[in-house]
Amino acid sequence: KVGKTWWKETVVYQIYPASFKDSNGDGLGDIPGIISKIPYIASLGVNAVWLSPIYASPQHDMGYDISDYRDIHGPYGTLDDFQRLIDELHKNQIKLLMDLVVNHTSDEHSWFKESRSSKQTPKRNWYFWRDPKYDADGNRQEPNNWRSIFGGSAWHYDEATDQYYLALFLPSQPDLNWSNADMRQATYDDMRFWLDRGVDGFRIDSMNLMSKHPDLPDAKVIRPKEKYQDGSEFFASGPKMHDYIREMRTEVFDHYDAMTVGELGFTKDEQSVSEYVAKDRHELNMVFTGDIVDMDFGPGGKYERDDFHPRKIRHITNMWQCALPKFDGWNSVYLDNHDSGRSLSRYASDKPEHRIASAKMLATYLLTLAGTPFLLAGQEFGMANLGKDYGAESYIDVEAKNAYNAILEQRGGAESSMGDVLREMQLKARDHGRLPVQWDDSPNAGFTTPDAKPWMTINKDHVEWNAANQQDDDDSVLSFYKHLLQLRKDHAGLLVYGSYTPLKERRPGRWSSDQEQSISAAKYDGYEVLVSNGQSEFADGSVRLGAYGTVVLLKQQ
Ligand code: TEU
Repeated sequence: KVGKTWWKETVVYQIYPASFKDSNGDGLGDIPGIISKIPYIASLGVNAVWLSPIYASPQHDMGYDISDYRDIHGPYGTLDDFQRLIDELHKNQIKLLMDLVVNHTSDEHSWFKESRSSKQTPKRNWYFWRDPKYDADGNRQEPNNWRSIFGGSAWHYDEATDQYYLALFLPSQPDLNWSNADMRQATYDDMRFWLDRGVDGFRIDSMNLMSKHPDLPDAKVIRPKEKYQDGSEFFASGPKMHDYIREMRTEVFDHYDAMTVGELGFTKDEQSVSEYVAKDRHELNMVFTGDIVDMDFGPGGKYERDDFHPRKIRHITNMWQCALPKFDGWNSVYLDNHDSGRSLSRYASDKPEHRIASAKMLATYLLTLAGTPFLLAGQEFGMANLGKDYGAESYIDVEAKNAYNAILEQRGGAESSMGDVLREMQLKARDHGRLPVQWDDSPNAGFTTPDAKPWMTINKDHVEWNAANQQDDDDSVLSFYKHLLQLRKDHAGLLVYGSYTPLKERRPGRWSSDQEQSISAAKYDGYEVLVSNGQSEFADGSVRLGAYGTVVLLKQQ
C-alpha cells in the first residue's frame, strides 16, 4: 500500500568531513580521504552518504557557517575533488546528500558584507536588521529578548549603521531573511549549482527556523533571573514556513527528483510535524525531529540532567512510527549525529562487558523500524564517547564551551561545583559525535598519518575498537551491521515497507537495560529468530532477553 521510491529503500551514512579520513597528513579529514574509503562504504551496504558541510567557510561552527555556497573549503579539497567524489559514489550505486545550510550564512559571506555596509543597499533586507531599543536610563538594548541557541543575546550591534542584526546561532552566523524574494531566488540558484553537478538531495539544516514571526515579538519570560529567553515560539515553524518549502520544491527539488530531509528543532507535535511530511502537502520527503536526541535535556538546557529511561525511547518511537503513516508521511530513524554524544554511550553501555551487545541492540533498533535509517560513521563498529580523562578544558566545540562557561558564571565561577555539568558533557557534547573515525589500531587510528596532529582528540580505545579488526570477525559489530543491512534488502517488503504495531506495554514498573527480561507469550508460536545479538533465547514461544538483549522474530510462512 505504501508507495515505493528509492529514498525509502535507502540507508544513509553520515560523514563528518573533518573526521572521516585525512589523505595529506594535515590532521584534518578531506575529500580525497573520503574517496579512498568508498570501497569500505560500499562494502557496508548503505546506499547514500550525507556529507556535513564542505563549503567555503571560516569554520567558526565547523562549516555550518558558509561564506561561499559555490566553493569548497580549501583544506577539504577542490571542486574537481568533489566531482570525483560524486562520480565515484555513483559508480558504486551510492547517492550523495549535501548539507544545505540556508537559515543563516557566515558573516564573511559577500551577501552579509554587503548587507552590513549600509542601510540603503538592496541586500540590507536579506538579513534581519533592527534599531536598538533604549531603556528608561537611555541605555542601548537589543531589539528583543531572544536568547541565541549557543547562548547570550541573539542580537548583535553593528556600529557602522547603529543597528542590530539577528543571529540565532553564533554571532558569526547571521540569519537570512526568507521573506525577501530576491534572497530566496539567489539561494535556489546555489542549490541548482550542486544538483546540476549530480548531487542527489539535501539534509536541510535548521529548516524550520527559516520563517520568523514578522514582528519578532519578545519571548515570554520563563526564567526571570536570566536576561535572554527562549524565543522559539516566534522563530520556529513560523507563518510562512510552508510557503517557502513549497516554493523551494517547485522551483528546485521537483526538477531533480532530489531527496529532502529537513532538520526540525523545537517542532515536536504530531500535527505540526505532519504538515512537513504528509504526502498530500508536497513538501519534504522526511524530517528529523529531535525528540530522542533531546530526550534527557533538563528544563535548563542540554547540560542539565533529566531522567533518562528506555521507556521514553519506546514512547517516542511508538508515537512517530504510528503517527506519520496516518498522513502517508515517511519517517527518518536515527540515534546519532554530529550534534550529540554517541548513542552507545548515551542510551546503552560502552562498558567492556556490554559494549558488543549494546551496539548490536542499537543497530537492530535503527535498521528494523519503518523509515529511512541514518547512521553516523563509526557507529557501524561501535565507536563510543571519550572517557572521563577528557576534562572540561579539553572540549573544543563551541556549544559545550559556551554552555559550560555560562553555567560556571551562574555558579559564581566555582569549578568544583561543575561535576554534574561535566557528567552531562561526557554523555551529550558534540565533541564525541565528531571523533575521528577509528580505522585501525595504529597511532592516530589510521585517520591521519602517525606523526600528524589530528584536529580532534582520537579516542584511546581505538587500539581495541576499530574497523580493521572487526572486518573478518563474524561476531563483530561491523559484521552485524552488514548482516542487518543485507536483511533489509532481502526482506524489504517487511523491513522497509511493512507496517508497525507496538506491542502492549507489559511492564509498567521501572526496569533498566542491564537486567534480564523475559517475555513469554503463546502468540510467538510459529515464529523463528531472524536476528539476535547473542543476548536472547527463544524457545517454546517465549523470549528471554539478557542485558541489552534484542531479538527479531519472523513468523514462519
Ligand atoms: O543544528 C541545529 C540545532 O538546533 C543544534 O544547534 C542543536 O540544537 C544543538 O546542536 C544540540 O546540541 C544544526 C547543525 O546540525 C549544527 O551542527 C549547527 O551548529 C547548527 O545547525 C547551526 O548551523
